[in-house]
Amino acid sequence: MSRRLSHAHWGTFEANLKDGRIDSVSPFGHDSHPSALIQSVPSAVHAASRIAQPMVREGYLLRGPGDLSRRRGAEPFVAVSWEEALQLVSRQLRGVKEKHGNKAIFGGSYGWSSAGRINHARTLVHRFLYGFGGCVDQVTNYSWGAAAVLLPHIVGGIEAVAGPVTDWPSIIKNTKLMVLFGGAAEKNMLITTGGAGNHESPGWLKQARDAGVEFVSISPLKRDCSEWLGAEWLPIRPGADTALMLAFAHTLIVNDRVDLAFLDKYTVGYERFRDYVLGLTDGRPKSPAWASGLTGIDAGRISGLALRMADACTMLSATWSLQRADHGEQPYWALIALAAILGQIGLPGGGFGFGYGSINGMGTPRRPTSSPAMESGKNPLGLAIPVARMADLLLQPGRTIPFNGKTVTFPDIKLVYWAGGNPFHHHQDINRLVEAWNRPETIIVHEVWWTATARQADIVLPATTTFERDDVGASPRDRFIVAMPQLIEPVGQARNDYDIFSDLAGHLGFQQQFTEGRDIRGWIEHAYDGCRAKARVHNVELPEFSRFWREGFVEVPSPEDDFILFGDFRADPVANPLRTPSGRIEIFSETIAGFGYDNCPGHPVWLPPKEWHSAKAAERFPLHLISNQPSTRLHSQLDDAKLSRDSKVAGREPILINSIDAASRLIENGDTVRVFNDRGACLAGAVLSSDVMEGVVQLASGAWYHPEAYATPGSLDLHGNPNMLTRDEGTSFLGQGPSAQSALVEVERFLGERQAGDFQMPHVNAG
Ligand SMILES: Nc1nc2c(c(=O)[nH]1)N[C@H]1C(S)=C(S)[C@@H](COP(=O)(O)OP(=O)(O)OC[C@H]3O[C@@H](n4cnc5c(=O)[nH]c(N)nc54)[C@H](O)[C@@H]3O)O[C@H]1N2
Ligand SMILES: Nc1nc2c(c(=O)[nH]1)N[C@H]1C(S)=C(S)[C@@H](COP(=O)(O)OP(=O)(O)OC[C@H]3O[C@@H](n4cnc5c(=O)[nH]c(N)nc54)[C@H](O)[C@@H]3O)O[C@H]1N2
Ligand SMILES: [Mo]
Repeated sequence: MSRRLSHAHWGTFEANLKDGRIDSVSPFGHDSHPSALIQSVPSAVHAASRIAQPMVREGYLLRGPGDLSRRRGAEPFVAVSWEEALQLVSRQLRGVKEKHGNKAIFGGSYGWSSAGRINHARTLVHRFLYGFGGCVDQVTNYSWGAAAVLLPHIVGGIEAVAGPVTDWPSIIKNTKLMVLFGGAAEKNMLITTGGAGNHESPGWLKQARDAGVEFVSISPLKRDCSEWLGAEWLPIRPGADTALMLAFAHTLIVNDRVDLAFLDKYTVGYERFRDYVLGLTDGRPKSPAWASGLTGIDAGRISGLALRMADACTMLSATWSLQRADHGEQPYWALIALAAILGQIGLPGGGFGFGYGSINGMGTPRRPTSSPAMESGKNPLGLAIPVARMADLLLQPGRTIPFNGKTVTFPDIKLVYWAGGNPFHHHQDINRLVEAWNRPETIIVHEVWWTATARQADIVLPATTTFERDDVGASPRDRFIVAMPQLIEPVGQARNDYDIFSDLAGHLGFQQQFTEGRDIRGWIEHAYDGCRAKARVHNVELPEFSRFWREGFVEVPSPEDDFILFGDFRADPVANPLRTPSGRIEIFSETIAGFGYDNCPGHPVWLPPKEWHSAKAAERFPLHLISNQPSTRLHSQLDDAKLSRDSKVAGREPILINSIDAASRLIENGDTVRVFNDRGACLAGAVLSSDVMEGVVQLASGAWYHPEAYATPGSLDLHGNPNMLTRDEGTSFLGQGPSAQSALVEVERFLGERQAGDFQMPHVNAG
């Protein structure tokens, strides 16, 4: 047995290698809080669902592009050689380009790919397609798409959601009260984009608790905060947070607890917001009594908490999930307005910051050094859609949509190229996506496993996992840079994404431009050296490459000073204005008001979600669905692996349902249930609990979509993928972000007999 260090989005670990396989793993010695997900690595890497060799959909091979006499996914595949596969891909790309131009190629390819930064599939598919003349791309993200568009208008940048936010040492030393909308679930903190050598976030939270910081968790789920944090739990109806924030503001206004000096010096537009909160503009004061009916929270508790905020140094935070909802811009804007009224923005331990509980490393003190990365270059086509409008793009060529004050016209897509993402995990309303996915002539996918995205492609190219090739991993939210030497030989005929694209670029005549003469090892060294040079600018001396590679990791030292979000602006707003039109925090934005969007006017407002407990749809679908991040996986990655498999209820994803809601439906623990609405249905395994508030069910995202029959539109999903049920509509015309959290469903006992379905490969015919 030999041991080697490796690295993934869920952390650094030591791999124990035996007979050419990853036999087991052990935690990395510097990780204070290793993620249990590392235990899923061996079973994932050696899963039966690995794609063994290049495959082509039978009808595509026999009858050519565009033949959809049988729907994608419903046909067997034919195994082909790498050479045949690459010839076919190059021919299709060249053909589409000649006939329709690059604007007929959709290459956004959203997805997390691997923690390895060089063989990062999404960056590589961009680099490749940009080199080929460009493609239709995707902008913003599924994580905080609405915030990415809103925040620059309000506070001049995205730092408040992407980081750096005020760091934990500042909170530990100064904060008395930390209010967490959406909680701070430990499961989320064990994941970092690009991986982490040390999962610091849980430890920082513990230190804050020990320092006496009081925590309030406002969330439909009790388990959004660990027991040990001792947080006060305020259950809230999903989607009602804006109403609650407005009521906090109302309490502060009517009790004269408004920091007028701060508002005057650092903000614009307070008066218009105040008049709205007081009901002067619409006759409806946003009082605690008003909010109580919407949120389900007692009015006295609302006003009491508002006054507590004004009495002490308070940090306000909301998870990213709050803005992944209908009108998802509003809770973020309202929270900023509330923080402005409290007047603590830019002070140590005060103000606001989003996502402390969303991902590891938010608030981890870190020097502003960069991480090694592959370069994608620029898209010569300059065309992109808001990320989550992907099904609209495929379904509605020629349609124009409003987006952040501009309009986007959807081109007619003939070819889709995806590498490093799983749209049949991440996109809302899967039945609608299936229709959209059956429109283009050609779909090319690089995948490691037979995900539903791979199963519904025309040409499937098997990719290595990050453990089967050299790479380097790092994240701007962690202090480690980790060498990722190849651990094992590629499984089956899998190849590295970099090598696949490099060969394709060769077929298409731009290999030198794609590789710049470097192989993978050359790129790793080049990227590391670039990052080393930039570190020097910040007085950080990193070891030279050969030493880094030999030792396996470097730890960048912590900064000396605490970072405070908007600290410079607070200290001198004239010398350090925000990058907003006024240079200040915009509680009212003339720019946004000028866009004239009813679904996102000029200041924060309460707009009930379209699917909401008092909406018409609630008569038939009375339960609110929370589809949050899974504790046993990273999105859909590792679903076919130990931890996730062990967590299933009779092979299906567990759904958390309040015992009272279960009783009225005669549902018992462990029952298979059908979760449904007008958009679709899936099966899941019932888990009864008082951790979820009444009227709400929780089904984590990431179970592999497994329809009963790919051939049948609207087929039942057997595994429990919540995106069978979610709405595919933008948050508003401003952000056009995904709004997965606003969905109503009904749940019933399932009396039919259905196997859970496995993770195995589709039928393959010999070539
Ligand atoms: N209902 C609902 N839906 C959601 C969310 C939600 O909260 N609720 N959350 C959203 C959010 S925030 C996100 S970020 C998205 C995540 O959506 P994705 O990022 O698309 O999800 P992943 O499962 O991480 O997909 C990565 C895919 O890349 C593949 N892969 C991994 N390594 C490699 C590699 O080296 N090469 C290649 N070619 N492929 C590789 C994996 O097998 C996997 O299929 O989901 C979104 N969807
Ligand atoms: N283990 C694990 N961790 C992950 C990931 C993963 O796949 N697995 N994915 C990572 C990624 S890509 C991202 S973007 C982040 C996402 O980070 P988040 O968006 O913060 O994560 P979620 O788990 O979707 O949501 C957190 C909690 O918000 C609560 N919530 C949902 N809707 C509402 C609401 O309307 N009001 C209130 N008050 N609370 C609400 C839910 O109870 C939920 O558990 O997570 C990251 N961390
Ligand atoms: Mo995300």
